[in-house]
Amino acid sequence: MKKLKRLAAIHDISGVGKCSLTVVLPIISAAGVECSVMPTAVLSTHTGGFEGFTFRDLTDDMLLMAEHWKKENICFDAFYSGYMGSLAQIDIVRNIFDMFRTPETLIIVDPVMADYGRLYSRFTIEHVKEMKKLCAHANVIIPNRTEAAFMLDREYKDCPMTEDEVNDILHALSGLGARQVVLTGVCFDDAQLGAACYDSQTGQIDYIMDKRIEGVYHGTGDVFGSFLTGALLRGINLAEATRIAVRYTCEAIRLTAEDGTDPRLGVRFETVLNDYGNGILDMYI
Ligand code: PXL
Repeated sequence: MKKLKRLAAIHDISGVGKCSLTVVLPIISAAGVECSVMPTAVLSTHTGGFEGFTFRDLTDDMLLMAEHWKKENICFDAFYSGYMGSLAQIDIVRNIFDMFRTPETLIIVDPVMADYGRLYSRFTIEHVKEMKKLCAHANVIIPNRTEAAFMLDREYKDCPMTEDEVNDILHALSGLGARQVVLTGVCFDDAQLGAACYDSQTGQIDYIMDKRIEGVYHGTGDVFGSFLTGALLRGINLAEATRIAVRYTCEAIRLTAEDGTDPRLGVRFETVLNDYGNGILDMYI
């Protein structure tokens, strides 16, 4: 039997709300990839739409955890970073990448900090500057349209977009330093929503669109990023991995809309997890 790949996921753990580590862990495991975790913070809920959430900052633990792993000779095939609990953590994560990285390591950075034209609560423009620097150390970055606008210092533009505008954003984002870019929240009309991916080495651009479902659903960026990361680690190419991630994320949103649950509580990824896992395990072993 082939050895499993091992990923280190560097995200917060929000107790309720199905985002960050509570979705990264099950999805990466379903992809047949070992998922180690470095929590950046522990919260009672995510910060989008809940009042009075608890917040335990784990900045001081992160380097100590990494040093312990290093001492135990633990190796990682990949890193996947997301929500940072403090500004200082961004530079710490860059250091951790340097401690473990080999020419084969896949580093995926989701510059989680904003959506719908606004920075999340707790973040400032300093956060944007640091996140931009972290993106230069990644192989793959997966910003949404708002994060892209902040990092490129451009005005956030609402839907619809033209192909030229999307291509221009993808090229500008690749200028931050990562070889591959996946931009989420792409829309060419009101009926559809999806993602665009760009490989700056081959020049290939793909748009993967699905039916738009009205509403604001929390945690979808982390669900998408996890589906994508799991597929990439199975050796699936960027365009196909993006297609898989769009398909299962949209299906999870559709199921949530049918359920009519509070959208702050995240999306019903559990129902699509078996199909996702079986699908990608069948495709590439
Ligand atoms: O899904 C992004 C995310 C992750 N973690 C925390 C958040 C958010 C978005 O609001 O608040 C704590």
